[in-house]
Amino acid sequence: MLNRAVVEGSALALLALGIFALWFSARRSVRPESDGGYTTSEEIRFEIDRLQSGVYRWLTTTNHRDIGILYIVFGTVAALWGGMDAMMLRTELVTAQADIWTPETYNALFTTHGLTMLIFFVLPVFFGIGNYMLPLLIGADDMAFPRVNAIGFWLLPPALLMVRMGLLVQVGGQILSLFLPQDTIQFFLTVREVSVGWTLYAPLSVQQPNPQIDLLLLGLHLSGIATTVGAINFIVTIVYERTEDVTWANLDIFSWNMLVTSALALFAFPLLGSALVMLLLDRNLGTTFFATEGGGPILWQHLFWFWGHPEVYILFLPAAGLMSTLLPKFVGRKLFGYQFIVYSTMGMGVLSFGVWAHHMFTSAVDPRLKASFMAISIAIAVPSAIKTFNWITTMWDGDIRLSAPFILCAGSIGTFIIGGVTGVFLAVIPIDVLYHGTYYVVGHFHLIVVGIIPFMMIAASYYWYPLITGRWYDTRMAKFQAALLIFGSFVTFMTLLVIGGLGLPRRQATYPVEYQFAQQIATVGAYVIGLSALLWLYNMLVSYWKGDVVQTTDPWDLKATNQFTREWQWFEERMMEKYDLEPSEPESTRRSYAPDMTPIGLLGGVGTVAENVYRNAWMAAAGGIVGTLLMTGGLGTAAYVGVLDPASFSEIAELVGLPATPLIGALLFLVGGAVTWPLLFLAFSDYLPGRLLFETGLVFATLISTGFAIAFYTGQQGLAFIGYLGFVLVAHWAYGLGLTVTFQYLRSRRRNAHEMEA
Ligand code: HEM
Ligand SMILES: [Cu+2]
Repeated sequence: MLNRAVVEGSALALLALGIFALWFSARRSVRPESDGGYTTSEEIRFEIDRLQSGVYRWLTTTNHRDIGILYIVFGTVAALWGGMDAMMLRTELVTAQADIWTPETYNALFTTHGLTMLIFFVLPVFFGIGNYMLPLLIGADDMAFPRVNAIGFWLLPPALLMVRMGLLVQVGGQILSLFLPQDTIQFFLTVREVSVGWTLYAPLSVQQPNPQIDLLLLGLHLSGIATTVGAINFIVTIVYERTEDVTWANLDIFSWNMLVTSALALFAFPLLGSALVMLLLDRNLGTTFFATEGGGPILWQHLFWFWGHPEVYILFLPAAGLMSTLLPKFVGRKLFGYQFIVYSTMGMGVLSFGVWAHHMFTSAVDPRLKASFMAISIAIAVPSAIKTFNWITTMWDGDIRLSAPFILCAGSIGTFIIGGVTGVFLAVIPIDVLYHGTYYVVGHFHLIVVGIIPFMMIAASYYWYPLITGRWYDTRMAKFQAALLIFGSFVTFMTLLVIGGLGLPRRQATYPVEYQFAQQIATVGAYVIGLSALLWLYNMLVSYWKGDVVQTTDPWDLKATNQFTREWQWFEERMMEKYDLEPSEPESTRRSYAPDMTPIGLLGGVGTVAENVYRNAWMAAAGGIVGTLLMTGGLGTAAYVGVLDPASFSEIAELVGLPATPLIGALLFLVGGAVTWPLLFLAFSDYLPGRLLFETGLVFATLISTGFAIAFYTGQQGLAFIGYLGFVLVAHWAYGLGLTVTFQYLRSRRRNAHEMEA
């Protein structure tokens, strides 16, 4: 059995050391010593002075950009810490027995993981981005209350330390026990990380003796104060500090989201604070708010989720705001349906206070009451869907730039759809009763909390990197990192969704052996996520010291699509002042910005589709054949390794009334695919986002494979099912690749021929 405190402590120390080593080597290579290497004492004193004034500056700053950076750095540290918990959780689950950490350690791990991620990672990072960007976006000099802003931030580090003191005390205890006898350091060995779950349900949280629970409650309370203070500052800033030409009707979408988020926080967090105090009193002064006799544990659940569900939207809305801000920049089109996005944001804000009891469908609550909560929980899917449709429509016919932020946006929309749709199922009482407490829930909310929140944070870090640092990050590494992150998240959380659907309960360190392989797949996926997080950190740090210097005032070429927003105008002015750069002029405006699309009407649209098919049918046929050849490889392998049951093809044959043999079925399947798929693809090519390129092929192959997977689902169970889904995806990717490459090739040949004639 490994010792958690030692493992986690040393891993974090190693990470810190690694960062220091990076910094050190970067400084060396940037500033070589002129005299061949010897550092004089004068130079050392100079360095120390510099360090001192640096520390002093960061401790006392009230500038919104500095405080923004502080928040972001703090949130990143919390994310690494909470992420370390997650990696340890997944490591425990590699084997079906609890033989790496004890079940109690496992409980502590998911408790601290949840709390650290939800409280100390997400909101601080969003408050950081908000602090940095919001005044620039609305043309304010600073936040409304700069000093309050600083206080709001500086409450957070002590809060985190209080909440996570258990680990620090334990690490301290391990070190001390090397020198001192056990009984003198008893305190260090009894205080340990809290293990009652992040929802701190009474009566367990009242009864557990661990003194760390009290410290944790105080720490959470402190963080709640910090959040409230920050929220007030955002609200006042947005309401009162806008310049004259920023009206409610043209306030940018990120500020709108921060405004609604702050309003939610203002209503929700005081409630959490009160509930925490009540719990503290119950634990220490003998009150009976949540005692089974005299009070009621259900009261805790009501209070907790009345904060807890709005909190979910407090975390989600800023991410949605980033999506609405970034996506248009990378598809060269204005955000579709600005007003609807604003209204849906407000709608989610209001509704989110009316759904808390869907977390209590399996608790003793009056069934009639539950039914009304079910209705509102399903209703909240409407504003979520509005957002999704607007994002997809924004991409439609756009000119997609396949940069890392765009990859993350596209991945986010995908995971959000899966996470949201699975959430709607959970909102239906009979289904929740079945899946509550299984990995299905874990899969659902992680597809959202991982699939959109960190994705959008990272996308934003890439997008604004040139603005904040004046340098470029390594764009190739970033694309790779983005793809890795999406891949890892899909592997991990889709697997959890599946094993939860099969009924595996969550929050348990042990599980039946037949789930072991699936759990290992999920763990590998989680390590991939961890690796991509480290890659991101490496890229951010090293580029900060050594990245290419930005040479233009419009690094993303936003002027070309008329999206050179206020924060970039601020950047332009600064670059002109500091480096005498000329304001950059766009070379051309892109097609998608000035679409010569006369409204075609319903019939007109059909006409275009028919024309396209007619003109390009032979091309489609060629593409279809190449695609089919490639796909046969994927499906053949799947049948060969046994995840796809070839007999299932006979069902297709049966469907159209032919003899039910697998061979005829497979032939039908391939012929059908080779004809329908490429024709559809071509017919709608004018309407598809992006041109017929590699990435469009993959995007649509992904979409279509989902449909095929459902349509031809052939009754596999367990792991064979996961394998089946994997191969369907791979096969269709091969297909999409084949199609687009062929299309591209044929098209370029035809174009060349035309040019020869001309
Ligand atoms: C917006 C981002 C979302 C986040 C961050 C999120 C997060 C969470 C979390 C943390 C839980 C776990 C509660 C526990 O520990 O037992 C949960 C459960 C749940 N979520 Fe979500 N969720 C989101 C969206 C949605 C949506 C859109 C719906 C439905 C329309 C939904 C419905 C539910 C339900 C009904 C449960 C209760 C499951 C159970 O207790 O069995 N969620 N969610
Ligand atoms: Cu909820």
